[in-house]
Amino acid sequence: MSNKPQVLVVMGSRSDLPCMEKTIEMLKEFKISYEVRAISAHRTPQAVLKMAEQAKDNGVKVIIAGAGGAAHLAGVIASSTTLPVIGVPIQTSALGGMDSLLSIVQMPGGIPVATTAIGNAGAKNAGILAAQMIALYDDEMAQRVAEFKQTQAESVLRNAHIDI
Ligand code: RP5
Repeated sequence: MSNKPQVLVVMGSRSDLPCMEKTIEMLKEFKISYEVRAISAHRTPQAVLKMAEQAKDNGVKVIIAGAGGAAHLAGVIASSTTLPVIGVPIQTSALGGMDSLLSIVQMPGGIPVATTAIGNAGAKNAGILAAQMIALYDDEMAQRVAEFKQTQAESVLRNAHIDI
């Protein structure tokens, strides 16, 4: 999307894209500019650190990092930026995403990563959470987030009756 991304979406591998597309869908819904990169904490560590160090100066407000397995991407990014970092644990075939979850959530004190649920729900929520962070200083975004929640609630209530 735009050349001045508000949100940087990073994933450990292109194989994470089907899940991380749920994040991108939400960023589009909230009209948030974003940039997407597949870059690995293990395979390309220097490139990850450089990207993390430069993000704030490039105008990025929130970084979302999805990774699976030994998922160190979000933590490594958080080590090298003061921007808020949201980690998305990718569901894995070997361990169902528990490996990703624990790798992302169990950060040492001093380097926080806001960790979402495993898989698609977590990827979706990462996009919404980024919108809520931006809404702290952007009234139009706050309005969009409020409308999103209202629409969601109305949809649930419209379908609340279960005829069984
Ligand atoms: C992680 O390893 C990636 O985030 C991905 O979830 C997993 C597997 O990567 P590939 O072998 O499919 O590239 O770093």
